[in-house]
Amino acid sequence: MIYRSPLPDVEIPGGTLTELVLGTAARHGGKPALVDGVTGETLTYAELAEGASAGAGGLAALGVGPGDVVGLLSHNQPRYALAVHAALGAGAAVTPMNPVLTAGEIGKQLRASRAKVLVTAEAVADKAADVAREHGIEHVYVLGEHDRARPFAELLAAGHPAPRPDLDPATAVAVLPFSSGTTGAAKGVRLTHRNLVANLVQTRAGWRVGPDDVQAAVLPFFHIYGFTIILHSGLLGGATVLTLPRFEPGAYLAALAEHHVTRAYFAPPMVLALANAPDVERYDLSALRYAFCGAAPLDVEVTERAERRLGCRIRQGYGMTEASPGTHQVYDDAFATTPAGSVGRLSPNTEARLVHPGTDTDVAPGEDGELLVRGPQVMLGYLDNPGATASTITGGWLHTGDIARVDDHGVFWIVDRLKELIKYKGYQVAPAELEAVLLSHPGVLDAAVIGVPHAEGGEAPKAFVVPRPGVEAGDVLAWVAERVAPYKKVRALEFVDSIPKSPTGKILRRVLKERG
Ligand code: 4UW
Repeated sequence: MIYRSPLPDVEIPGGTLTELVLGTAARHGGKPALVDGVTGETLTYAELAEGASAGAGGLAALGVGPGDVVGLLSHNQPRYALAVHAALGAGAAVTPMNPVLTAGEIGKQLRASRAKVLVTAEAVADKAADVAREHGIEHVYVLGEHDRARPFAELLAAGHPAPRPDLDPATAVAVLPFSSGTTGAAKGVRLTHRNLVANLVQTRAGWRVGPDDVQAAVLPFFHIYGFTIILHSGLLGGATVLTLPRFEPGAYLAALAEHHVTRAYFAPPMVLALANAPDVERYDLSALRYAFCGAAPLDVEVTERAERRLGCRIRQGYGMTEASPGTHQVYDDAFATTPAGSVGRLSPNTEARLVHPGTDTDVAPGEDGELLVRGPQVMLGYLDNPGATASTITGGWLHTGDIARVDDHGVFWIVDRLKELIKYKGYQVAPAELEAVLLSHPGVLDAAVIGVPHAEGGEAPKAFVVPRPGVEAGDVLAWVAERVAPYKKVRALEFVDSIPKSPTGKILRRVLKERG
């Protein structure tokens, strides 16, 4: 059975992401598009549009054009949007990276995506310069100033005319985030201009973000939720996007109050922190009308506690990197009537099916099944990985690896995660990646990693390791911690005699999960 959105299909404009979101810049001119919640630095719509166009000219003069990739390593700040749209304006794609990644992890992504230019935040410019040197990336620009990188502002000031790259929005990649999908290590997700344009107009049908809105953007733009749902839905609506580099409950609440934030976007650990934060009632949050949460399962009791304290309903959205990311949302109009634990209804132009896990066969109506989704927001495919693409998208249907349920009103619930992916605070952690790091330890004979419940992170990696005699658990944990970003750290370890595997050698993660 195919489930369809109750909303009528929307028309998907034919242009690029930049044309869609900055096409209205003239209308919003001097209005702040982005405000830095820490420094107060403001970028108006006109400054963003002009800067992006000048930056595109500067990048084109370096030889950056269609088919090229620009790496972007930064926390949230107004200039992030400038860097994105300068790269897109030159016809290139952006591969976004978490600034806490290790030099090794950054190098891996830059190499896989064949990035030609690296744009970095000041705080991580040293690391960026080291990685760029190691990988032969000649051009490193910093959003600010640093002695080991050229200022990005220099590209804008050079006065090169904006190029007019010849792009087909349906095939030109705009963003190349990395995701492990349903299995294996992180892969480049090829999201085209059309994928992103589609997802923005699709979600706009349910969420009416407008010029009176102020969106709090603490969830990172380097993750697709921050990139599309927070940053670009805000720009498309002519809203003001308030950037915050990190989440700390007191500072966050103060920023919501000071800037009269109307729409807040959470991941589950934020909701938990706000439910338990002292003095929430001290802040005037009367402007806050809609609060959203996604990226990992959210507990209903925690939701209700946070709602009472914030004085605002919290409803979930759902999606995945491979779907640009949104497929399910609680429409503004249905905010009061859609249950808290659900992920709402399908976005327009989006279809869903529930199948027996790992197959293409529908379950009986009313039964739980693996969620498949189809729509114009589904990626072109994984970078350089036709095998993973073919097993993830069959007949246009994207296999999410999540188990879902749907009720008679077309409201969906995510009830379980089938795929091996672990989400620590909503961030992706790929067991396969940690297993490779564990196996590189000379004292490790075999290893497997699963997600186990974790108070703060929701879920955290636990490793099962077959050790050589004499190996200490502490050494193995330290080995991993040196090689991966802090959020990927193995937080529990158990020595075992063997790893349960299928006859074909696949790790039987369910068996390990049952053991806990
Ligand atoms: N409940 C349970 C959820 C939920 C969830 C995601 O890192 P990725 O690839 O992508 C994301 C996207 C998050 C997102 C999309 C649209 C949206 O509106 C919103 O919030 C307002 C957030 O995280 O991870 C994808 C995987 O994350 C899990 C699920 O396993 C999915 O396949 N996930 N949202 N509400 N689990």
